[in-house]
Amino acid sequence: MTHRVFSGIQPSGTMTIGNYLGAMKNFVKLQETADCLFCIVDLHAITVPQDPQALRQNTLNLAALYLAAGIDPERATLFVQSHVPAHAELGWMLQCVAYYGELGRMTQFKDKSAKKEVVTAGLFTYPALMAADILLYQTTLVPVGEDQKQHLELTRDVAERFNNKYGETFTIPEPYIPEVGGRIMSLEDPGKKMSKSDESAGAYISMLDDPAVIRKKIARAVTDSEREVRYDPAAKPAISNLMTIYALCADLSLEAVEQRYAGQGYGPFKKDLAEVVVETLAPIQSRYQELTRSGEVEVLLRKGAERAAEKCANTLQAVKERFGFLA
Ligand code: ATP
Ligand code: LTN
Repeated sequence: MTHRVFSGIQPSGTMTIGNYLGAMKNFVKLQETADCLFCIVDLHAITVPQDPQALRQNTLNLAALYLAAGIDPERATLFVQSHVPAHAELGWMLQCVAYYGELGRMTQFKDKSAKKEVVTAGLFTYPALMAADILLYQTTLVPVGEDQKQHLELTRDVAERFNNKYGETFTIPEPYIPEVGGRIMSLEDPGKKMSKSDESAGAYISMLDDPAVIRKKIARAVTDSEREVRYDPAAKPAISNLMTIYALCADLSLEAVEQRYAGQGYGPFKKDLAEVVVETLAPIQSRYQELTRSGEVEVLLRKGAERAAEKCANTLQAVKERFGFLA
């Protein structure tokens, strides 16, 4: 069976190496064998305040990054969520299937609403829109980072609930979470996930950081006590996180990284890690610069949206009929 793959990334700032290693790198791999849709989820981004000019720019930049990282628009459908109205339509309908109680248990909502003066209703119902994104396309596989696991479970529950009540309509999707790299941690606090919206730029490596900045951030990254380069996430969370980044960028196993630095201490390891990260990002950054100059990104996105709209029309129609909406 060919998988139908769907995933989305928010245009809420420049992607980090965590987004890349946890999610996008797998998108590029999956497009070889599966029928893939990749979405820039701008409707999700506005659940928290966004400056309009910045949102427009971030949307285009993220599209260019997808392409620069290797998404082939001939193979995969790359599009912007707000260009396909079916997402907002089904999103509303699934808000009427999801329960208030289950949405309130989402840890992302709890984290993002904590200590905020105002919390929009959209931030609360966010997972219903995410479920719509996925279910519209009869998706079988959803490549995401570890933090999205709970949202995927909710998506499955909502789909099953709808199917039980109205008859088989939605395919039940499976998450695809990498064992290594599913949760890249902050460089400043290995107890916290690396996030592009972290207030401190030293916590993350942006996909567009230049080599000097990458070297500086890695040199300053926190490490653990002792000097040994050993993979042990419980006892040595900081160095284990850096080893994960190394292993994924250099395409090595964690054991191989451990062996390479046996008896050498943190210094040489960190120095090499910076070079491995720089080498991983350099070709992506140069393609990104070409693409942003070319002006072809917007054209590709419009074509992607047309293709996506065609692919989801039948499912949206079926859901409307099942609810009892007049044709
Ligand atoms: P923010 O951190 O700004 O709230 P985000 O980066 O979590 O946003 P997205 O940009 O939508 O949100 O995430 C895109 C993809 O990257 C998702 O699949 C998400 O699970 C994954 N991802 C995000 N952070 C990490 C991380 N630190 N490690 C691995 N994967 C991650
Ligand atoms: N919620 C995700 C982004 C997202 C997504 C999706 C991921 C929106 N819709 C559909 C996979 C499938 C996030 O915050 N990272």
